[in-house]
Amino acid sequence: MSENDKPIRRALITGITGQDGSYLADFLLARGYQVHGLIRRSSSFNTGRLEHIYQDPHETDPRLRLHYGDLTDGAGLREIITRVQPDEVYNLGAQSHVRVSFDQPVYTTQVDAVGAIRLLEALRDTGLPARFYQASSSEMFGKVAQTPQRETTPFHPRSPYGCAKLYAYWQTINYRESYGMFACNGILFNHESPRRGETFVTRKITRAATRIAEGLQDTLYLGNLDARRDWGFAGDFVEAMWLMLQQDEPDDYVVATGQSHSVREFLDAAFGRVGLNWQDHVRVDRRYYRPAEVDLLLGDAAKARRKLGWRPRVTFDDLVNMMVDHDWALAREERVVRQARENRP
Ligand code: NAP
Ligand code: G4F
Repeated sequence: MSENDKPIRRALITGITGQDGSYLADFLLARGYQVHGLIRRSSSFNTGRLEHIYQDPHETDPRLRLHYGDLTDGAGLREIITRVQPDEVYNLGAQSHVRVSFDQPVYTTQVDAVGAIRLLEALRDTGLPARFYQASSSEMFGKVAQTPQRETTPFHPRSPYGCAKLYAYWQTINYRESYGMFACNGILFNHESPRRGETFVTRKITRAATRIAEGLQDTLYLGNLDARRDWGFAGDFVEAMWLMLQQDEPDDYVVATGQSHSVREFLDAAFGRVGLNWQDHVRVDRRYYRPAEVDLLLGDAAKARRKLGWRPRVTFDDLVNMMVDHDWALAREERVVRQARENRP
């Protein structure tokens, strides 16, 4: 069979409008997949991260199709799976903000924990041999029992989000062991990008540093500056998701860079890039502290390197520079628009 005669593979992505979902859509489309995404009905546009695909010269890429649905609606999920008949399902949809999960613990559980089992059940019900990826998180290690953290490190989640993700993690393994499903957990450490949500600490910092540099704001309010994270680039990490589903056997993998930096170090790098001293602009506001903190995350991705051949390409400094440069361009545009408005007679 020639390359052209091969049947087109279909992937279904929940959370396609999010950071990872949009990078994964790019990745899969580039590999010839037909990509189906679950999107939530919203009163304003929530497809901004997919806009570049729509701006394709052929208008909408016909290989990208979006379906209204929600992880809280099991019947809807079943209907979409039946219609799409996916070869691969990536469950990236989540209430993904740890601080918010303390304010909305039940909702976070409904989406992140029960949502995953709704999707697994929908898949099992249809009897399709689709491969399943669960977006598990290093947040499950929480109060870490061991450093660096690897697949065998015991879990101790420290937030409603971490607990919900741990439930989904075990159900993924349970469906693999009980029903022989090809179901994998990617235990991903923090990964960022210019498409990162603006309330996560890295993007909050790069937006503020660049807006301060352009005279658009003066102060940045943050919480715990001592927390340490293993920050990688989202574009690198989605490749690991895909690789997990291409193996002969399903398994669980830690995906991380193996380097940890504090929030302070991130501030140094980001403000340094725009020629500012962060100590002149950052104020600590206890509102951004969490009832329980995850102090240190540092991953050991040796298994992913060995079995998947995966390794991160973008370094910490490259990541910070990429995010700052992107946000700096946005801040300059914002300044020009603001000045034009102010100069209008
Ligand atoms: P994100 O940018 O917050 O995206 C979350 C996605 O989930 C969005 O598309 C969102 O839709 C969707 N969603 C939220 N509630 C939903 C619901 N009830 N039903 C269906 N979809 C829903 O998150 P991300 O950074 O891309 O992360 C992707 C996944 O990986 C998440 O499961 C996250 O928990 C997990 N994870 C992330 C990291 C990381 O560092 N980024 C690390 C480990 C694990 P809207 O656009 O409509 O809000
Ligand atoms: O950027 P964050 O909100 O990410 P966090 O809590 O590590 O969670 C992210 O990574 C997880 C993987 O480990 C994902 F599963 C999860 O979905 C999400 O993508 O906070 C990072 C650190 C925390 O220790 C936080 O306390 O930064 C500290 N921080 C300090 N000031 C702040 C702030 N975090 C936020 N969001 N906002 C602040 O003002």
